[in-house]
Amino acid sequence: MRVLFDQNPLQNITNIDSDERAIPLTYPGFVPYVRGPYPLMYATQPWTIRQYAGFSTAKESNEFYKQNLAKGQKGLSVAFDLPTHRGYDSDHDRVVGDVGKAGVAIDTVEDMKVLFDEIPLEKISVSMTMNGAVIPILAFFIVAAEEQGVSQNTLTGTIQNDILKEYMVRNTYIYKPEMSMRIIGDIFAYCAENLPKFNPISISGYHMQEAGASPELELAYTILNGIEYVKTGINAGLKVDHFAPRLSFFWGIGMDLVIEAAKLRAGRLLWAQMMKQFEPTNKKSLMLRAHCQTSGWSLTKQDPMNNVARTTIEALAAVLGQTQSLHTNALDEAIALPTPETAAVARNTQLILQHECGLTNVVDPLGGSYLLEEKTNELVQKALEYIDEIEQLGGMLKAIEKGIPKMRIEESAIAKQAKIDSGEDVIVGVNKFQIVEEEMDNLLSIDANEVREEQVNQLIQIKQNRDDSIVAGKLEEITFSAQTGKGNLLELAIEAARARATLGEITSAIEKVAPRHSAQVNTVSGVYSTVHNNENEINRIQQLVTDFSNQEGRRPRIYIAKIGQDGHDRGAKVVASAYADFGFDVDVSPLFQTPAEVARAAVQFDVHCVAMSSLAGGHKELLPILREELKKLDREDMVIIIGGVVPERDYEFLLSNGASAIFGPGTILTEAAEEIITILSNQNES
Ligand code: DCA
Repeated sequence: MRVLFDQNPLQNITNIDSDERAIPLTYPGFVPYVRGPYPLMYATQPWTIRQYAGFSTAKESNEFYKQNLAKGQKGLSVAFDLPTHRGYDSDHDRVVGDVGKAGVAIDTVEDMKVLFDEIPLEKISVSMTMNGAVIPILAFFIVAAEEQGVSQNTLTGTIQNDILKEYMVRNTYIYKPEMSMRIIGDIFAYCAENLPKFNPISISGYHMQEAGASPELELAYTILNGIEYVKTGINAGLKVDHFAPRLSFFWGIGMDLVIEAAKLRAGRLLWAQMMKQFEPTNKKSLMLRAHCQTSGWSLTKQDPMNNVARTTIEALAAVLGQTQSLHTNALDEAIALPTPETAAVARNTQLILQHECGLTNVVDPLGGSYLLEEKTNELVQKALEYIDEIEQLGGMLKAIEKGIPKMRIEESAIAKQAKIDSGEDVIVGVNKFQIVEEEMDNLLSIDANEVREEQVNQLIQIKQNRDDSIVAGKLEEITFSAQTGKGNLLELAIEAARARATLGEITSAIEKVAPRHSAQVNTVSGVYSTVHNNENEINRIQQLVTDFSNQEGRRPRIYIAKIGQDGHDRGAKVVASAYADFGFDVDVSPLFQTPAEVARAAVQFDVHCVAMSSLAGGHKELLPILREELKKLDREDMVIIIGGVVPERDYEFLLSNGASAIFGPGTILTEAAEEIITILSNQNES
């Protein structure tokens, strides 16, 4: 089969031999793997059904995993709660409202043992989405397996461990880039030596796509991050073939079926060619293997049954793109964690694709389609332009320091929102074909205070039963290694985990010499109003803002605040940018604020309104605290609005506890801005 390329897509990539520049006849399982990494693909072995899940306590998550494995799921994928991601034990005072909310709380190896109780770790591969507290979590996993009688060299699975995209979009980092990259080098070295069947990284474009990146941005930046990691492994003293075959990837899959299938092929092609600069001799070093997840962002709160159709189309795109592993989202994930029923529909979507559609009998069923080959070519070309831009800046690390990738992704997200708000891009049930429908009433709810109490009690017990002097010694060794660069941090953390050191203690042992990273907050301006194709509507909102300013003597001032440990800031950044274009004075808080810090800043800036962003389900715990903190500063009159992922069943509680308005997923920003101005004007009149 001939792959059609009008023009050679690889001409800009350096270090490619001239005879490699022509796109060869390609077959699955052969370099450059455009059509899939394995020769017979799903005909030999279908993709792994790997549903990402985890909530509240280890015990509850364990039950859930066992049920899923019994019903056809093949691999596990652990979602951790935000305090765990950020290296805080559940008893830390910065994490009230976050414990057990967006994933499972893990404080010590004892929690990890409960998480995998009765799950044979020598047979089931486990993926762990962890990037910040990656050292203690991997150490706990290894020790939990060891105490289950499973040796390290039989462990299979993947740890996400992709810190670069955290600085770009997801923000669940702990340390600054230098220490983070040292940690990655140590993990590569330790795994290459001791866990040969384990993938020590999952280089992730998914979060970029969720943050608003176009497919070509996702492709370019993911591949470039991968190249940085290869350099990190080589700098850690490893030979490329020693670790590159175990590098794995992770793509987000949106609604454009052919483009998304083409993206997976373009990714494999780009990786195979870019890797040649390191002169590997093992062909597996050129092979891009990927997990995919259907897009959470594409799911709608409105008319949620439609989400089953959306997820099915996205899953099909991933399969046609020849993914190795797949997560399908549940229909209620736009507003809550899935219930057992909605999780079952999501899993069964994959079982149907594997068993009822004939897709696993054929190798690369779409290969040769004119449209698919053309789109693959187009994506490669566009991605190469972004790759060039970053290379001209001196590579990805330098570009991240300058904030370029983050800015490009935010521009793309804002432009997308403007197209949706103006009706140019249609989302069925949201900006067209709306129906009035009651929200689903059986959403999963987690009481963070209850989970926190349980975790705190366990921590007390574990600390009582361990030998503190041994723990202190192990932690000192970690600090010494972090300071001097001597030794392997993962190896030392494994010893500390055996002695029952906690996640927070291991994190702090490194933090003593490598302080936490704090990102600079920048916002993009001018994109929303330029892309929005209804000039009259923009002018109308701008006029309302001007009227308010004339009456008030100053423009409406709003403080967009991220409270708690959730680092997803797509919504906050898009809203900030649009409101600024309307004429508001907009301040955006740093990430990870406590309610007290937000109250102090809001009073200091003398804003009219605090807009609290809630994506991790902590709103019911955090709003009353924020209100109390404003009261302490004599500003209980300050308007509070809430934006983000808030189930309707919480609206009454929030509105009677100080919120003046709630803006959920699918909010049209011009309408929200108008409502805020009305609220502020009414308040001034009363
Ligand atoms: N022909 C021959 N061998 C095959 C075939 C085939 N068609 N399909 C799979 N295999 C083999 C692989 O070579 C591999 O064996 P190895 O480990 O000895 O090399 C084994 O079967 C497993 O296949 P693989 O493609 O590695 O699939 P998974 O174990 O599901 O791993 C991967 C997928 C993307 C590499 C991994 O990083 C992963 O699971 N990521 C998930 C990340 C995640 O869940 N993130 C959460 C958001």
